Amino acid sequence: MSTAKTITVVGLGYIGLPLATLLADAGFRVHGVDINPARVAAVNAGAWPLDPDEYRLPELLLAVVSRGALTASTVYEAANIAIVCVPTPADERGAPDLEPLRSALDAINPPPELLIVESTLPPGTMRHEVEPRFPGTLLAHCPERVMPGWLYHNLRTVPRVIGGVTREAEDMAKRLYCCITNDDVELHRTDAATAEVVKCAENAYRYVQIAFANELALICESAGVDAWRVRDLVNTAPNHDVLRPGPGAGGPCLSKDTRFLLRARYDGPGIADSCLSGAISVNTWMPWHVAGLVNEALREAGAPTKPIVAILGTAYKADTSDQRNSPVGELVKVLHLTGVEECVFHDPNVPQLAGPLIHRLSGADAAVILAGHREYLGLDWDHLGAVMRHRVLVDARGVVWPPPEGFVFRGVGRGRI
Ligand code: SAJ
Repeated sequence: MSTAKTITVVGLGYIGLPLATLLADAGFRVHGVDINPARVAAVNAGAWPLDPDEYRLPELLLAVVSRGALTASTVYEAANIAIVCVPTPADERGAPDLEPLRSALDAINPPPELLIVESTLPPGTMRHEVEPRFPGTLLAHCPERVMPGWLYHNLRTVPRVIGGVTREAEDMAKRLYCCITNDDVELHRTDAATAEVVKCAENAYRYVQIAFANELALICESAGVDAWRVRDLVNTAPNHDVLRPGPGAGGPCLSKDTRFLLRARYDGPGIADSCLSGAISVNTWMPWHVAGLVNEALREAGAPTKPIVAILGTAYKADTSDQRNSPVGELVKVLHLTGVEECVFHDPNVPQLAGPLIHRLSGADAAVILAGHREYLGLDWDHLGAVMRHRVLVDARGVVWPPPEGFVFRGVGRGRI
């Protein structure tokens, strides 16, 4: 595709900003749009506003801005191609909130030759929200497949789904993505409606896999066996790969996209009998289950009626600082409901919660490992236990085994033999 074409990327978050940066680096004249003036100012200053450890992107942003290949503002700038990368959140019932998308689409004027939506979409959104707004524009849905920490690598190397409303749109979108992906990367062509379902399905599939691991852990606890040993042995079977049980499936996308997919189903058994509904039930139960393990262990240890619980790891997954939809919120709510006086927090990746772990454990009646951060592997619990008021340890991530001497221990999946 000729890099003489101009591109406007709407939404400069962890989806849109790396994309805008790579397109500018590929030779296109790119304009970024964001509702956040501070984000716009950072981009125009060539100051990478996301995780500073992202590979190559901070220096690449500075380079493309310095040579005028990328600019940013809070208002849409006419272009040959527009790419929408705004959030498509869901409310607490899982109902999609399409207002950010609608606002972004309504601001795209004059219409471009090609409009691509990278945001994850509830099935049917291209047909009902995008097509009516852009009757004369080539339209495509090319769902993002990037993860914080791997943005440059993902954009260059991860296969993409190119979902065109028309074949012509598919062709043009594919030619565009060829400019930023490595030559050997597959760009899979399909229609836009299929692409919508694919994105929701790939995240729902992982969400159900996580739910299976969690339900297996609950079963193993009841059966008095070790779910982690069961998992290891199941995974010795060809084509088996049971994931890791934990305190629930946090993060910005899996649960939301599972609900988007479930809402698209109009036939079949009752929604409550859906495997997707079951996965939602199991995964959202897990913080409650962890709270139950904490209270059971506190009782066994003879802790006071208003105990203090130290929670290790507030991020939604290991070795990140991202707290979006982390299980910590639900866990703290349930602990307070069930009589825990105070929760204190430690997270090595969150500056205000980092620092020596022993300080946060001082005087605590229990410690709960909620994120499997590498800093929590191989800890000296004999040393740490010396400052705790009661030696209770609950491991929600399977990172401590065997149980440390002298502790009342519980673990997700650790059936008590
Ligand atoms: N989790 C478990 N057990 C597991 C794996 C994950 O309990 O075995 C939990 C995590 O702790 C976390 C949640 O599930 O709370 C989600 O973790 P995740 O590793 O799936 O990471 P996400 O939510 O960042 O998912 C993203 C998705 N990528 C995109 O949307 C582009 C997903 O499609 C990827 O499969 C996933 O990253 C990945 O594989 O890392």
